[in-house]
Amino acid sequence: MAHQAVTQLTQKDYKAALQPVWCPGCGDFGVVAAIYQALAKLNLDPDRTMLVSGIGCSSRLPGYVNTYSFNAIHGRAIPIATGIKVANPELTVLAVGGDGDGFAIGTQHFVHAARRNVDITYVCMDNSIYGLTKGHVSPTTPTDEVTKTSPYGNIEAPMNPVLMALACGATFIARSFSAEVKTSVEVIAQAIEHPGFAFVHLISPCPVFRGRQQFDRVKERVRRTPEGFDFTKREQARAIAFEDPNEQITLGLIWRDQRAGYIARQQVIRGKAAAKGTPSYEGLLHSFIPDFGAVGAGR
Ligand SMILES: Cc1ncc(C[n+]2csc(CCOP(=O)(O)OP(=O)(O)O)c2C)c(N)n1
Repeated sequence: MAHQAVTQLTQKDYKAALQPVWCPGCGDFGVVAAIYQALAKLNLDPDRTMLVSGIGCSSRLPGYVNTYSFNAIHGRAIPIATGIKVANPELTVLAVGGDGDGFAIGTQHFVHAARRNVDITYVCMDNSIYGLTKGHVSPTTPTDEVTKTSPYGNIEAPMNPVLMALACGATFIARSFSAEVKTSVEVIAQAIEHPGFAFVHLISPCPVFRGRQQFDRVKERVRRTPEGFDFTKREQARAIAFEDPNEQITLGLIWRDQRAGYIARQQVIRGKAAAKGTPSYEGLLHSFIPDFGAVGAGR
């Protein structure tokens, strides 16, 4: 359960002193603005909120947010966020980063976090390029796209993050576009409140390495989930996951499932173990480190 701040905070309260160094026109400005607003909407206690990232331009984001944060290593935002959440379930934990971080080096972590239904929110800022390393082709770069490392066009087919999330068992899947801040605020807030693995595919164009046309192409094709769309119906979610991004890109909540989250399941398992007299993890730690309780109490 998310902890709220004692007083009512506004988006300004979540702004860190550090100023973003992103390039002018970077979509990530729209993402961080949405994160400030989503945290304010839920009035989350900054002392009980944690943002974790890997490496990339987008992975700089936690430094711009006035919560606890950890800028980790490339591709490892999700496992570190998982460890933080499991060690201290009281925290609201978000993992953020780019498509290179999440869907190249970090793919396996995405797969297993979704399958385990770990109670974290993962926001992937997808610009379909490696921005920080100055324009390498990424797993979501469209086929035939010219980049610094695909001068004659990308030979590969792009990955489909929403379809992959669905296949891996994510229990919350939403999509937004960095220019649609209102939609981003809405889905990020819903994702944070979701008990389980919540994935937000946030298309965030890179004007420097993908050009203005990337932004325009997305802008022309986005639409909200249509009237009557039911995000609890697998076939409807699947239809959106399979849509051709060259024709249409649907934004909003795409899929939500009520399967119990990892933390709730862990409590059930712990209850079963305790009923059988198995020592608890904390009890075991205490037997090795007698003052463990004192350290824990200081948190
Ligand atoms: C283990 C490791 N491999 C490679 C790199 C180099 N590297 C840094 S960021 C990055 C990719 C960045 O792309 P993305 O995650 O999409 O973020 P963006 O910069 O586009 O926001 C790579 C390959 C690294 N830092 N560590």
